[in-house]
Amino acid sequence: MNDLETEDKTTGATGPETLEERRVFLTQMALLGGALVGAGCSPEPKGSSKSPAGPPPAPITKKSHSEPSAHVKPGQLDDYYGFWSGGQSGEVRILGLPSMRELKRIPVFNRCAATGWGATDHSKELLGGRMSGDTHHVHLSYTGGTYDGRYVFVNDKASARLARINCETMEVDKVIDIPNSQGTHGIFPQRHKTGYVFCNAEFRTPHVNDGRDMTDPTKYGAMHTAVDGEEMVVKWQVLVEGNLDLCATDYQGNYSFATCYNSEGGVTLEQMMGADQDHLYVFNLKNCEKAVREGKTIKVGNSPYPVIDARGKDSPYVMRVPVPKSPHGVNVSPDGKYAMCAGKLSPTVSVVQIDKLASAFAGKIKPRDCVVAEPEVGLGPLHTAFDGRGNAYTSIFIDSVMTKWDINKAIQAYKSPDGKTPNPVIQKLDVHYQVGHTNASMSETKDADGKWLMALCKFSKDRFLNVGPLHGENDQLIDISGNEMKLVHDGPTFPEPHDAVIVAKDLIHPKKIQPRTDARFAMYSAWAKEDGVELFKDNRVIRRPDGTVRVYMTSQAPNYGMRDFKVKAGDRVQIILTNQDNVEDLSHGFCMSLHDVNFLVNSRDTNSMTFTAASPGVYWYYCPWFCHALHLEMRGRMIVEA
Ligand code: RUQ
Ligand code: CUA
Repeated sequence: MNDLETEDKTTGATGPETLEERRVFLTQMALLGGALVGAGCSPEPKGSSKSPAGPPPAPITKKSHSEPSAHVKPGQLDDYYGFWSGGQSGEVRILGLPSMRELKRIPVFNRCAATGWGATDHSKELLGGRMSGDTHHVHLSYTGGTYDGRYVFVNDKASARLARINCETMEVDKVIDIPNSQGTHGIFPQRHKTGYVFCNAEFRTPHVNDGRDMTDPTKYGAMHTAVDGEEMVVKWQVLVEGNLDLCATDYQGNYSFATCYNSEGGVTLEQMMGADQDHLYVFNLKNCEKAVREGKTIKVGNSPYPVIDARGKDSPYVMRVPVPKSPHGVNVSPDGKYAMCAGKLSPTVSVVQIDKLASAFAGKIKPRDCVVAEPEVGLGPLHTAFDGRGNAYTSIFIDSVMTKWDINKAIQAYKSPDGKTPNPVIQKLDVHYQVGHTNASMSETKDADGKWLMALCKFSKDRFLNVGPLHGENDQLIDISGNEMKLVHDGPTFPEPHDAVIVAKDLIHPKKIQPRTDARFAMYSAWAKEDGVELFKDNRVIRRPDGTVRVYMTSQAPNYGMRDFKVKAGDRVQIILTNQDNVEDLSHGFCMSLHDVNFLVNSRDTNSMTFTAASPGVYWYYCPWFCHALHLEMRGRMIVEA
């Protein structure tokens, strides 16, 4: 056997030939790999009205709409901003939709060589020296049920952090640690105003996690944390026994939600999959705030924040709505009426009617009575999006499909379980492959507009040219403006987007020139004041009492304000560069040869980096951003003396 044949075997290229065969093959692989065979065939959830196969989907009526085109001609602008999490890349990306053109990468929890993020003085302080992160969920700040265009919030699952991006500059302005937490996963801001941002801890740990209770998982718990989204400070936490996965909020400011897939309290896969029922946790915010006001809280470890201990059973603070087997996504419909819990290991979506929750909290009905539908949508439902016309779109991981279903029909079918009501499932569309998150244009707002749907596929397999063992993911764009979902574009992405939100372009207004309002500029103003320097004018070398050499420099295409400067070998050198250019898109930067120093300075921006001057000699610094016909000449010398 030659090398080529071996390679073909390992890539599966000698396997299935036709698209249809490949789908079957991939589904089998997913079933094997995920050990979900049994899960998919789990016993009927209580109250489910249909046989596992279900009646066939209703025929699709011929569409008569004019199709929106995904093609955006050169020079034309997109209709939507897409905010993508970058997963283990630690970043957030901005795409234009429907073109799917990548417009920007915003470094968040990662080290970005292009911009210097993670190594510049201020970003280093924000990140506390940590150079990696795992962004899953991006959500924008809201006012009155829709995006207010001010902030983007994003989680870091790896280090339990929440970051905020300022939409004026599309740069991170705050990063905070979520205390007593591991695996900060689902996050969601409140929607009636920019109030709290809730953060779910997915991993249960001992509380306090200081060496006690390590071998007794029954004592583990997880935190639901309320962060003030304006101030970016933790306000309070709720401690529960189950792990917390995805997060959502209502439109009124009464509740926040968390799916819990491990009511068993297990620490192994088998244990976590044991129970047939898990929960949607519903947090009653008014009651939680009251408890905090009245001091009915505890402190955990050294953390100063009040914690409501709500472990064990239902209370005024938390109610557990039973839903089948390991739910994952929870998404609230644009009319604010329903929270959809995707079953993951159950082929169903549980529809929780939000205005029934108050009665359940009051003990008038059972928590499970809040479930008003449980349509069967396919094997491995994960997340749900909406078109604002009464339809839901659920991503189905194992089947690799998007299932479109009618919310009202699902509710009718649940009420009359004789099967006489029409099947709520309208269409299943193949996606490629193993779709995780989904979202639709403005889907998480009251203004869901039903134009575009994203299927964020975890595998791309054969959809793109082979680029080696690490494949791209495949973010697929689907036209949902008509009766029928239509796949219109394959969007390869670098690992690994988890979630995306699609925002009408009119809601976002970034500045083209640096407004100098973030905390970074307060820091530079303070430094300049200490040193008696004017940032926009002076080019000076200041030796500080602690020995640090601050080099204040300006830039204006194609010159630096300083042709050379002198330091001593081993000096701690801080380059503080201010870009005087007041022209859109005229970025400069600063790269010091052989010193691992390289950072970006946009128009009217100031940025800085600190390094140790190497052994005596001449070192050229230069502008790495192509800024002028004489860009290559934009350089100078650092003279390092013995
Ligand atoms: S999770 S594939 Cu990290 Cu958003 Cu559902
Ligand atoms: Cu400035 Cu190139």
